[in-house]
Amino acid sequence: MKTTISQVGKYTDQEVTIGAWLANKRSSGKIAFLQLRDGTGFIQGVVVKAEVAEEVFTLAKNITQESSLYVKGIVRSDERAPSGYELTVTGIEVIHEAVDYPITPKEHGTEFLMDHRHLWLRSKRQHAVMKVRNELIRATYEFFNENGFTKVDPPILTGSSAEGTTNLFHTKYFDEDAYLSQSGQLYMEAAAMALGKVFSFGPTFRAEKSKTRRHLIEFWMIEPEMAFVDHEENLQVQEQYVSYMVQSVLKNCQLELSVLGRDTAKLEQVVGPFPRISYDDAIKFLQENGHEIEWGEDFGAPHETAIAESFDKPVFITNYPAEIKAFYMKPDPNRPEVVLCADMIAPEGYGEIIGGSQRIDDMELLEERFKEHNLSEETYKWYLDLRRYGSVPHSGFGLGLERTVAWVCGLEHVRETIPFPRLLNRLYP
Ligand code: NSS
Repeated sequence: MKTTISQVGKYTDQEVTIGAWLANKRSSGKIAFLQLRDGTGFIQGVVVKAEVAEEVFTLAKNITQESSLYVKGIVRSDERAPSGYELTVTGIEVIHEAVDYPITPKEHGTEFLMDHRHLWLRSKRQHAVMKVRNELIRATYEFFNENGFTKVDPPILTGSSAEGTTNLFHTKYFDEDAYLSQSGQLYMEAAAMALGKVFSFGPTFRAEKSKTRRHLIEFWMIEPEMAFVDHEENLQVQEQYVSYMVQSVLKNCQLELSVLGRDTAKLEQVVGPFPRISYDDAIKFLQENGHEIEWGEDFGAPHETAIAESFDKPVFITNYPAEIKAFYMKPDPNRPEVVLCADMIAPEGYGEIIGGSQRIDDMELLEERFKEHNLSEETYKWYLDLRRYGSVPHSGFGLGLERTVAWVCGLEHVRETIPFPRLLNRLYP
């Protein structure tokens, strides 16, 4: 029976054939242990010299790392195995012999691994990260579909900016200037006026000259947008969504989290409601704890970490000064110098994973903001139309997938959270 590693449990004590690569190998004169992987999982194949034909054992001893194989064997249930099963090998057919696979079981430096990212992806750890990433995406679709949202795809090539003009990727659109999308938000606002509750999931681009553990040049963002929803309701959706994602990973990715050595007790605490702290109080807190920061300044990573350390769940920092936030955020009616917004900061020092806000719904105020931010009204004419024809209170947010993957997996750096990271100075492979 031809099957895959993830399905062997259906064939206990039966003979199966799996297509696999040799991830690693140990052998002595009498027995060989083959670490096999096929994309669906990892399993150990045991080849006992006394129990197989001589050529099978010779082959097992000589197969090279990352050679591709068809392995025949009997499935054994084994409590000690991480997957719960082992394969007693009866036959091996080599499909392709790999010679001198560059990533050997010894330690390699980060740059070397990054240069070989196309191969590094095959390793157990990277496999686990990609599986968790996929679970976060799956849970995202499930959450929004179950809560009445429609998925809408905003364009990637745009004529305007959503998040400031300093980090736009410029390109030509035939004779016109164009930019790669930094955020689909403005288009999602239009979509919310047509479909009520919408969400997007797509790549976004920021030519940021930052070389930090949290910045990618190309990253994937989930952007929900909701008509008739205010700031407070927006925060509730965010805490429900993030709790749902984390709990889904705990439910469906136990094996991957254990490969990654993730402390799952910390993730189990991630259930809404989440604590909130106003920007004002956050500034006071930081000042009292020896940070040099004044009201009106934006937070850096060390500030975010200091704030997050007081909580064992993600925390919302709310109501930032209008001056340091995007043009589209609605001012607090009681205090127009701050806006109805929140950033969600992940626990354990993983930084900001969400930025969101209630949007300006008043056309005149928006026109004023365009002037203040030197944005051409001509380019944003269509966006103003959303306030011209049946404007409603509306809110939304953007969750950065890679930062969320880093947090949930417990990774030092976002470079491991995406199959082929685009970083400052790295466009290869
Ligand atoms: O700039 S954001 O804070 N907000 C927006 O783009 C809004 N237009 C979203 C919206 O309301 N629809 O970015 C949102 C999130 C942020 O919290 C991070 O998690 C992530 O996007 N983000 C990044 N991840 C990786 N690398 C970079 N450079 C990056 N920039 C933002």
